[in-house]
Amino acid sequence: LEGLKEYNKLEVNQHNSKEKGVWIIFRNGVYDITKFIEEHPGGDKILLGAGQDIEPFWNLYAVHNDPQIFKLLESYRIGNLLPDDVNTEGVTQANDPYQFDPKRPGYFAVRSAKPFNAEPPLNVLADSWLTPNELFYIRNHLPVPDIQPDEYELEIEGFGIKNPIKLSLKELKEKFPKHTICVAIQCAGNRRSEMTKVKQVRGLYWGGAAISNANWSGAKLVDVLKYCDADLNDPNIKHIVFDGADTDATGSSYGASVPAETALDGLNQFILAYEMNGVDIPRDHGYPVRLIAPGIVGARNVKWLNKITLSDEESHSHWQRKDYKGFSPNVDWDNVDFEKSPSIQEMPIQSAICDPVDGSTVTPNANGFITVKGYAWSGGGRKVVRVDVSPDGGSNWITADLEQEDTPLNRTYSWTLWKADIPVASLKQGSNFQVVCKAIDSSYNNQPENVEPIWNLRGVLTNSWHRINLKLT
Ligand code: MTE
Ligand code: MO
Repeated sequence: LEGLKEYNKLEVNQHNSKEKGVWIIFRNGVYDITKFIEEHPGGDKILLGAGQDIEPFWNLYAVHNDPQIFKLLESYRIGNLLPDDVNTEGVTQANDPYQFDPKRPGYFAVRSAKPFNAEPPLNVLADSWLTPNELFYIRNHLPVPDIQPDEYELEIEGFGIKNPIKLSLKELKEKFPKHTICVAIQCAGNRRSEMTKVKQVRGLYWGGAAISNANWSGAKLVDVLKYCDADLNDPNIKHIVFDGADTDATGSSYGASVPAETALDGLNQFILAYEMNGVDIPRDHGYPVRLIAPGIVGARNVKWLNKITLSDEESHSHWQRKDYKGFSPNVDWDNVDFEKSPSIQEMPIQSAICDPVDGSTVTPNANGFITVKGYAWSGGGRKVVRVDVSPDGGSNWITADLEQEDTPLNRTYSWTLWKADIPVASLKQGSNFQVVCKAIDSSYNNQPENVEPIWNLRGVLTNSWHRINLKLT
């Protein structure tokens, strides 16, 4: 890197638009990233840093703290920054936007520290039908907002609402019946690590525990809208847009939307939840209020909810329009057109083995069986009707015992835990074998056999048969 051209800060500052070219500074390097802008997974957000030192932005979008990204950046290097202009202060405690994040227990598998993303150990996930709050997976895109309960306000506006309204936490709790519903939330990226094995994807590494199940209590969305005198027959109401209080460097918030006909169908029981398993929702999960969108992908269950808009279009957030969409395996970052795919809403049938975990050595019981446990779930309220478990890579199948809620076939939002004793007596000591699970939902949807045909560039919607390789003692 010695001998590269030297630039001063002012020269870099002038290259701050697509027209003039986009240059950035990172530590002592100067980079021309004009060509990279279209490919940036975070979209136009990259222009925030145009002409500037990007370190402060990377502190906020800390996913960039990744050797692969440093390598990619180096390929755009055009020179060095004049030594006098190099910022040597780095990140201090005081300018770290994540400094007010809550403390988390050490047993999580942390997939990203800032923003915080973590899953519980897979082998304990199926131990309790309700996931304890302390074990529930965490998926944050931004710093966790610090909201005081008496300062909390929920704003509601849009088509069909004559007078926009603001509700306090106290009003939400006192003016509406408290409704409790058991809902499993799953991240679209759950099990992404299996897709990554086929071919690299862009997205956080997730094992199979980016899903959890809890009782949520709060006010029903439809009750709250009725209280606002909303005219829900207004034909302009096509999407319900939800915004969180977590914001990025520009002040724009995490947001998502759900089609109005889904969100406003009272039977779907969308709630503005303020309790999780009977206590205040913990900060990481949306304190004091989050949307619970039963049967809908995690990304739309907006945490730290502070605004609801009845709209004629989808949320404009990056995560609604440029992310969380499925594509065919032949679509790559050069030809992807995010407008061509609908945003993920309901999720497909899913199941996974939690215990034992992949790669372990197991000892059969006196009768020559081993016990296998896991979860299963489907989106859109579809109930799991059967889970099949194979002791031999998918040749023979055993029907698992199910632990699930007594809810209708098309209105089941909680998950199913399952258990099966599989015979291994015919196997020789020390031999390797593959255990597989697959679930069927109330529409008789099946999981695909292999992950290759469902591979996609963002690594979402991994729901192929879950396979684990075990060894007999
Ligand atoms: N809501 C806000 N405001 N900010 C976020 O980053 N992440 C979403 C969703 N709601 C997110 C959010 C995603 S992608 C998922 S998977 C779920 O929250 C995770 O919820 P949990 O952290 O309670 O498990
Ligand atoms: Mo997610």
